[in-house]
Amino acid sequence: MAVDLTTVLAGVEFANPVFTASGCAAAGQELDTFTDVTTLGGVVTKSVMRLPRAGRPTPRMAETASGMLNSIGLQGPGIEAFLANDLPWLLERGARPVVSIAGSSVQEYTELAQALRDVDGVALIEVNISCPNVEDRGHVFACHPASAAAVVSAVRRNSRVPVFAKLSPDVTDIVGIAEAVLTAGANGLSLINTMLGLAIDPGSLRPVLGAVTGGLSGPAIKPVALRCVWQVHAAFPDVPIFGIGGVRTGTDALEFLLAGASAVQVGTALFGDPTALPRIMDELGTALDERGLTRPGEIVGRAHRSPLFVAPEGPDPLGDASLRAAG
Ligand code: RRO
Repeated sequence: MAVDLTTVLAGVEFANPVFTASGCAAAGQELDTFTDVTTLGGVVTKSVMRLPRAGRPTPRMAETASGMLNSIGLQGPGIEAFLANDLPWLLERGARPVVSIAGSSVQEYTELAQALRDVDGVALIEVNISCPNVEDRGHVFACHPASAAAVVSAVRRNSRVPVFAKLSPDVTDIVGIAEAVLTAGANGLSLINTMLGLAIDPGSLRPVLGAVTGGLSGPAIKPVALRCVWQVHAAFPDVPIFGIGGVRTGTDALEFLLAGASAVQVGTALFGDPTALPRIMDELGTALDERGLTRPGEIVGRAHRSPLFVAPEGPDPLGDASLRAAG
C-alpha cells in the first residue's frame, strides 16, 4: 500500500490518525494486552483530576437501543498517582500519550497543567471541559463561552505542548464555543464528548443510572459529531480537529476526515472489540489507497469542496474527474 498514515497535529507528528478516546482505555495498560499501543497514533488517557475521585453512584453504564450511556463521574487516581504510575508506563512502553485533564475550577486546571509542564513525553494535552457527568452542570465549562475560554487560557499559559479543548455537543452554537477557546489559545479541538441522555428501567420504574443522567456514545451520535466537525472546520479550516463519536470502521474515520477532522479517536467500539484500533487503521489506509490518495492530510475537509456531481464515466469521486467537475 502506498499510503503513509503519518499525521501532524498542531506541529506534533504521529504515526497515524487513529487514537483511543479518553475514558475508554484508561491509561492503555489493559488495552495493550489486545493491541500494541505503540502502533496507535496515540493514547488519550482517562481525564485526570487533581485528587483521587470515586465517581458517581452505580450503576454507571447502561446499554440502550441506540448507544451506550455512562455516568462514571471522573473516577480516577488523581494527578500524583497518574504521574507516578500511569504516565511512566505509557512512556516506557513507547506509546504517545495525550493527557486529558479535568477540573472543577480554573485553579484546578491550572494546577494540573503545571504538574504536567515539566514531564517529558506528553505529546498533547486535551482539556476536558465537557464531561456531562459532573454533579453541578455549571461545571460543564464547554457550555459557557467565557468559562471555556478562562479554563483554556489558564492551561495554555501553563503548558509547553499543544492544548486541545474537548467540546460538548450539548450547546446551541458549537462554533461560538470553538471560537472562544481558540481565541483563548487552544491549538486544536476534540469534537465531541458524549451527549447528555437518560434511560428509564420500566421494571424498577426508576432511571437506570445511579446518577440519573449519563453521556450517550457510540454510532448513534456519529451524525451529530460529524455535523459538529463540519461546522467548526467550515469556520476554522486551519484548526486541527480530533473527530470523536461512533467511529467503528475505517470508513467512519474517512467520513470524519472528509468533514474536516485531521485524526479520530475511538471509544465505545473498544468495549465490544478491544482489537478494533489496528483494524480501523488498516481499513482507513485501504480506503485512502482505493481513492488514489497517499496521505490522510489530502482528504481533510474534502467533503466541503467535493462536487455533488460525480462524472458518469468513472467511479472516481476524488480523482481528476471530480476536480474538473468542481471547476
Ligand atoms: O467520567 C465520566 O463520566 C465521563 C467523562 Br470525564 C467524559 O468526559 N465523558 C463521559 O461521557 N463520561
